[in-house]
Amino acid sequence: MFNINTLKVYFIAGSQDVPNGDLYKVVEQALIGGITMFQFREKGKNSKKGLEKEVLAKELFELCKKYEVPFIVNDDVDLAVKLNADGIHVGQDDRNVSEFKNKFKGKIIGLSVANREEYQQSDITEVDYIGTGPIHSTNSKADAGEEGGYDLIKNLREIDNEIPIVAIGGITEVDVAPLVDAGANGVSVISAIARSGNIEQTVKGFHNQYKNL
Ligand code: TZP
Ligand code: MG
Repeated sequence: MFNINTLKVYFIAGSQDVPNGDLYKVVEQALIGGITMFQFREKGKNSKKGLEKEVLAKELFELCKKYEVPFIVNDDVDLAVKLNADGIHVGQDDRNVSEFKNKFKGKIIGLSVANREEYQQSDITEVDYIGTGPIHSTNSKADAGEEGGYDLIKNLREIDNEIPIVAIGGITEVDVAPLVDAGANGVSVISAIARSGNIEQTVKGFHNQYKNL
């Protein structure tokens, strides 16, 4: 199920990230543009909860299936299992990877790893990819921490030559080439896509960056 190319233009969003709250439309445009993976990250201020969140997740999962794009759930193991989603992405402070890997056989597992310390304390044996950031400052996550620039990727790539790495945090098209140069396999993006005036074109713009490498 997991393929390294799915990290190339990895769109992450929840209702809280889109200007008018209409996440369905935004994800549809992003899928038409060619995103390679989608993560449902319904979280924080203005996010949906409970049944409303579940209904939206189901709709988005069905939409992603139509485009054959993997649908990943952020944090919420119960929701991911209930929907039989394609995967889950967890942070360092979330439930242990080993806790749900049994429940979730054959699915995609992503883990946030910001730096070498976090890498060292993580069990990455069951992890398909790590998400590393923030590269730049971001308005999409309140507790994202200090921006680390491209060196964040370089530092992790130096100690692990194999693990697929997707960069995150304030990323726009211009970051693709230097991030790949630093050792990233792809980029994950919230606002540059969710708040774009032309989502389809923006996604294509990200893809074009890979063509010139
Ligand atoms: N984790 C680190 S930075 C970030 C997350 C979820 C937010 C990225 O959003 P944006 O809008 O692409 O900066
Ligand atoms: Mg988390």
